[in-house]
Parts: sequence; structure tokens; C-alpha cells
Amino acid sequence: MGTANIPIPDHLDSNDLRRALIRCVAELQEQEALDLVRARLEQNEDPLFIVEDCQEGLRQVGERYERREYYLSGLIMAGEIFREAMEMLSPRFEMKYSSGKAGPVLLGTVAGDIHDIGKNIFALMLTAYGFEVIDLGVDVPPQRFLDQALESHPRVIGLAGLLTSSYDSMRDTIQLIRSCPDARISPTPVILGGNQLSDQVCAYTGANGWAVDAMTGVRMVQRLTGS
Ligand code: B12
Repeated sequence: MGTANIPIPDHLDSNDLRRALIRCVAELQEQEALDLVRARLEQNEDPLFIVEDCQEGLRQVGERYERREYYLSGLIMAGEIFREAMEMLSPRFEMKYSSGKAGPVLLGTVAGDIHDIGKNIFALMLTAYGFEVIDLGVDVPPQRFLDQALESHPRVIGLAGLLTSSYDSMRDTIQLIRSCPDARISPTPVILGGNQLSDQVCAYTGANGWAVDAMTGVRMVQRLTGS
């Protein structure tokens, strides 16, 4: 989708640009948000900060949806803005951080859940930090995770999910992995990702760890794999 390339005034400093991007995403102003992303990239800003601000904007969209100020169309629009922003940011991630190959890390959004924006960012960041990623996509049943684990022997399994109902899918998936008779698969560390998580959810599901942002997730994978 094209943008109008609205000029960004010179007097805006980096804090102004950050606040403006968060506000534009939260208010679903697609063109303005994408122009701000482009302006910040032109200033050679770390793409990670730009992702964080888009994420904060999306969080505010979620709050407005809960308050019934936005409808489902608002969530869809926000997701589309984020996807377009990520299209601009992805090449910078690859240029900035890429190195060798470690892993693999098996990743997917759990059964019943189709949210994948955050999972895709996490996958991108893992790749940028040199991990091979096997991404099973969205709405992935527990058996599919196990079958793929048996085939590719991942170093870590990452389960993404944003719905409260996903906690049961996460738990079911982990139970299936843990009960696998193949001793190379059953102890594989499983980590969770998604912005609604907590220590309680982690304990409920039996996961080895959890993260609400991609960078924490990457550090966790590095620690678990000794990379
Ligand atoms: C965009 C969006 C959508 C889009 C998703 C588009 C897509 N392709 O993903 C669409 C429109 C499809 C959608 C649908 C629905 N949604 Co929705 N959606 C959102 C919204 C606004 C943003 C989510 C998002 O992308 N955030 C930005 C990303 C970058 O953040 P993130 O996912 O947390 O990812 C980061 C980290 O968690 C981490 N990470 C991500 N994955 C992983 C994995 C691992 C292993 C690790 C370590 C780290 C990691 O890295 C990422 C980058 O830092 C949220 C609001 C919110 N507060 O989250 C609601 C929200 C999640 N949706 C919600 C709801 C209710 C729904 C629907 C049920 C609405 C409906 N009536 O149909 C459906 C459910 C569909 C389904 N079966 O899944 C609720 C969930 C409430 C709940 N507690 O269950 C929320 C919280 C909105 C709200 N406040 O009410 N949604």
C-alpha cells in the first residue's frame, strides 16, 4: 500500500517522534504512522525502538477495543499498519544483527489463536541473531508441534498466544511434548510469548519461561542454548 510521504517537520526531536508514532498507531492513522516510521529509519534509529513504539500503539488500540471505542475493524486496521511498518523495518534488522546459524527454534501460535504479528517479530529477531527458525504459523494443534519436534529436534520450542483461552492450548502442547517417549524430545525447553502472560500462566502451563517482548525472548533462547 502506498503512502503520501507527508513531510515530517524538522523541529521534532526523537522523543516527539516516538510520541507521535505511538499516537498515530493508537489512532489508526495509517499514512502518518508509516511516514513517521520512514522518517525515523532515515535518521538511522535502532529498528527495535520503532517496533517497541508500534507495539505500545497496538496495546493502546487493544485498550480502546476493550472500552468499545474501537470495533474488530480497528484491531484489523492496527494489525495492517503494523504489518506494513514491519515490511519497512525487516531489512534493517537483517542488516543490523545477522550472523551465523544456531538452533533450530520451533515456533508457532497455539491452537485456537491466530495472532501472529508478535510471533513474526520474534521469528525475525531470532533470525537476525543467527538462529534457524521453523515457524509452523498460527492455530497450531499440539500434535503438529510434536510431529515437527520429532522431525527437526529443536533446541527450544516457542509458543505464542494472546488469548486467555490460549493458556489451555499452551498447557496441552507442553504436556504432549513432556510425555513424548523419545528422551531427546521430552526435555526440550518450551518458552511462551505474548503480552498477556505472567508467572502464574507460566506455572499453569509448565513452560520453562515467558517473555512479553521479542528481545527478552531472544536472550532467553541464547541462555537456554548456550549461544
Ligand atoms: C491486532 C490484534 C488482532 C488482529 C491480529 C492480526 C494478526 N495477524 O496477528 C485480529 C484482528 C485478527 C485479532 C483478532 C481477535 N482478537 Co485481537 N488483538 C489485536 C491487538 C490489538 C494487538 C496484538 C498485537 O499484535 N500486538 C503487538 C505485538 C507485537 O505484541 P505481542 O503479540 O505481545 O508480541 C511481542 C511479544 O509478546 C513477543 N513475542 C510474541 N510471540 C512470541 C513468542 C515467543 C515464544 C516469545 C518468547 C516471545 C514472543 O515479541 C513480540 C514483539 O516484542 C491486541 C491488543 C493487545 N493488547 O495485545 C488484541 C487482543 C489480543 N485481541 C483480543 C480479542 C478478544 C480478539 C478476538 C477474539 C476478537 C473477536 N471478537 O473476534 C479475535 C481472536 C481471533 C483468534 N482466534 O485468534 C483481545 C484478547 C483478550 C483476551 N484476554 O483473550 C486483545 C487483548 C484486545 C483486547 N484488549 O480486548 N486481533
